[in-house]
Amino acid sequence: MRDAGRFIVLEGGEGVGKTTQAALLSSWMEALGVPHVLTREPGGTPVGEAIREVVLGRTDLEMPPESELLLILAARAAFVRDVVRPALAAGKVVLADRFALSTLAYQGYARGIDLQDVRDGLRIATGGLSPDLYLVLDLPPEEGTARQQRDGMAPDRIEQEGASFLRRVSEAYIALSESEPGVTVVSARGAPEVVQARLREALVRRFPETFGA
Ligand code: Z5A
Repeated sequence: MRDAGRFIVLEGGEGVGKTTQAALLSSWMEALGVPHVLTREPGGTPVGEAIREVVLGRTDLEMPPESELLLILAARAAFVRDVVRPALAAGKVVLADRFALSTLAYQGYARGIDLQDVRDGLRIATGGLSPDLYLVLDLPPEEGTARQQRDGMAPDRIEQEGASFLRRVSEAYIALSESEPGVTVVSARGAPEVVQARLREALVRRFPETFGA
């Protein structure tokens, strides 16, 4: 077994392929013998999954942006305390589908909550913990929406916001990839295996001692 203890997060707008790529990365880590935990946000804990049901599942609710932010931060606090910190302390890789960059993109840039307020809330929820690496999957929002529509799934409460909201989210990720530390942008274009090869290359380059040959 390799010593891991890394916090790696997949990020990006709707339908860019985070869930698909996270599963493929998890299989790769399994084959490499890298101990890891695959998880997602909001969710990953009983508290987080219950909050996810309200934030995403309750399409009938009209929710002030600040309520949405505080619910997501409440889920994050449990996620950091009960999932991320114990796994890192045990020397595992935490591979998460979304984290704080999503909060800055969706609740900050796209919902319009003051970015400093979002950062203050994030600090309370995370206790200052940041990922070692954000891998942002980059795809024009209309291509992500087309991928999701092929799934035929009903949109959740946030997806119901429509095209201009998704455009703001997409632009937010571009801005955040320039302003935030520890962000690598990876093209999400092409077949899943092609995107996966790009992600693995980025991980080997950044953490050769964990993922290198
Ligand atoms: N949210 C927030 O507002 N603030 C926060 O702080 C956090 C989250 C943490 C989580 O939704 C929601 O919570 C999200 C932001 C908000 N907004 N919404 N809604 P989620 O967990 O249900 O879903 P998501 O993270 O938004 O995932 P997604 O966008 O639905 O999809 P994805 O994970 O990026 O992609 P996928 O499921 O892997 O693939 C989508 C489809 O494309 C599927 O049919 C695949 O088979 C297909 N696919 C995947 N890769 C490819 C390639 N390479 N080519 C073609 N087709 C592909």
